[in-house]
Amino acid sequence: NKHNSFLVWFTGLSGSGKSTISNIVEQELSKQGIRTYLLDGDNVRNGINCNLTFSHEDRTENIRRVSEISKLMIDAGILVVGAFVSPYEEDRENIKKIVGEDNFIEVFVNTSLEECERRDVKGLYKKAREGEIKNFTGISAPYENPINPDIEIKTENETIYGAAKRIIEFIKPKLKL
Ligand code: GGZ
Repeated sequence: NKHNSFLVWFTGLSGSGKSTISNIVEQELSKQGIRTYLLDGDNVRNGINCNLTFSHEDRTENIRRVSEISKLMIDAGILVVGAFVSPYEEDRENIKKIVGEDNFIEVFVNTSLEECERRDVKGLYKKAREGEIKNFTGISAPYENPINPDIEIKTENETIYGAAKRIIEFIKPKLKL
């Protein structure tokens, strides 16, 4: 029951749908017998990275640590799914250097800022507009679009299940040893 292991990386704005789609992808692959693990802000920023802020420097360190953890998990034979805003191109390039280019699949969840702000599921955009949250991606901190992602998701034009299915179909052939 052996399979290839690598890192499937979701990048996009807060509220873009990264967490929802990455969760579906991870659970579905797990159901199919793939050994998976999901790394996201919830289990990383509350634990190992609880000392990090949202400054540029700390985001870089957040992503660097997640990359090193992913590398260890890949060595252990786990298909790692990562879902982080990861707004800087340089930081995403660095993930590739750490885990190896062949072990990195980039999924750009390209939901527009307008749509994320309209949804404002957690009320964070409102707080950012009011200056209550500083360095908020899309409002007071930059988001650099991926240049050449492996997969681009437009949640305004496709369902989260359709998107998840498309990602799984891309991943599955690469899992064969
Ligand atoms: C962006 C922030 C910020 C700021 C808190 N900027 O929608 P969420 O809530 O659950 O996802 C966002 C999450 C981003 O954490 P990441 O570790 O993915 O960011 S990065 O990759 O840039 O290090 C949001 C919440 O944390 N959040 N403050 N200022 N998102």
